Amino acid sequence: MGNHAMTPQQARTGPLFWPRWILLLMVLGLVAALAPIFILSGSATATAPAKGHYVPQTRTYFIGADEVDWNYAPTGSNQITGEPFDAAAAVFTQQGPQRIGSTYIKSLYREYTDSSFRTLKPRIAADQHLGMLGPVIRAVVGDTIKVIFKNNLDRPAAVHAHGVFYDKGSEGAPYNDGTSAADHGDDAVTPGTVYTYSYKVPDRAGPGPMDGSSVMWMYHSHTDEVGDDYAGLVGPMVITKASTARADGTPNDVDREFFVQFKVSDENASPYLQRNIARFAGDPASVDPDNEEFGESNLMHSVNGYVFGNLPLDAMTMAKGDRVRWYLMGMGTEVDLHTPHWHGNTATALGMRTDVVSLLPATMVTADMVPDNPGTWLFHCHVNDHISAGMLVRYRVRDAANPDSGNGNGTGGHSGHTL
Ligand SMILES: [Cu+2]
Repeated sequence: MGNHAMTPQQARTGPLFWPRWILLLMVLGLVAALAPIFILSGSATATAPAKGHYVPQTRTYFIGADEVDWNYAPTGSNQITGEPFDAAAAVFTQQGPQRIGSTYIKSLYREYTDSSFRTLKPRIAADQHLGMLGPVIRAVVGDTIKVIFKNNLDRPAAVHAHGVFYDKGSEGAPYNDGTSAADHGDDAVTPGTVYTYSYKVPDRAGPGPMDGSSVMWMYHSHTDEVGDDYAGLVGPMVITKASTARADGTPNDVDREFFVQFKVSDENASPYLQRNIARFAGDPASVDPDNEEFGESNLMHSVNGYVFGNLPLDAMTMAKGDRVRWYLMGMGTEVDLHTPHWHGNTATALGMRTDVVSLLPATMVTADMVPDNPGTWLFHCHVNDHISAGMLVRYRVRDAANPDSGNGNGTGGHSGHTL
């Protein structure tokens, strides 16, 4: 052993046993070397809030529930074929002695300019595609949303929002939840009255780890959950991440947003069925609501309240290279399994490349597309029975460099982005 064994004195030669003054000098040297880094990072932290900090705000919307005559086929023809309605399409669109036709009384959410609820807020061009849907409610994570809701209907209605944070006074749904009468004013707003719903927008209401810069929620009336849905009281809500929000709440990495609802609108289950028969059927007294063919004629296979391509093509127009975000939602019952499919271009949804997405009642899917293929393209539900019943629309991609590519309907007035 002898030669290789360390004595206690020899072992005490490592840093732990260096004289204290040497250790002190080393520590001082290290502090001196790192000081500029600490100072720099400290100043960066100090300036960050001024530069990129989002100041939360309260965004207020004036939304009425209004009775509206809604025409699912305002052009009176099949815009997909470019021809008059054939016999198969006429089942759903043709008025007759025992048929309501394509126009029905509906309840729709509509946006007003202020609390007087006298003036409808005009829909901007980018929102023209919404059709039957209520106005887009937008907010940024950190915000508060206030919906001043006026019920202009002849029956109680409400606003029930998905995703955002609400207390029992803003849930908008009547059920036995153990709360007192004070928390039930939101459940069923009586005709002619106004109720204010308030929602907080915490992180959990905004985009998750796998989402893009914004997510969609829906809002709808939950007073008579089924009847209100078929009456038409549904709208979209978008929450954007604070770091990617423009001042108006839109995501700054998106050029164009489309909100699309696929739903078999069962007018047989609408609270207006009897009134619709009385008003629109040629011979109301002869209508048997239990007749199977009559029932079929009222199943409106709609996209935002349009059938057989009647959703205006101008409202579904984008530019080649646009960063397009599609917010898709389902609603309805067990026949409402929908598979929206884009011809001509592809998208990413749930992080995967696809040109078809899956919808079930009340599901919400966001799909991002950068169209590279100009033209007028089909966008339709891929369920065979729904194709036959007219659940089809068209969308158009214009190419500024080649104006004729979108079927020659002008330049589109949009510079677009290069790929
Ligand atoms: Cu479908």
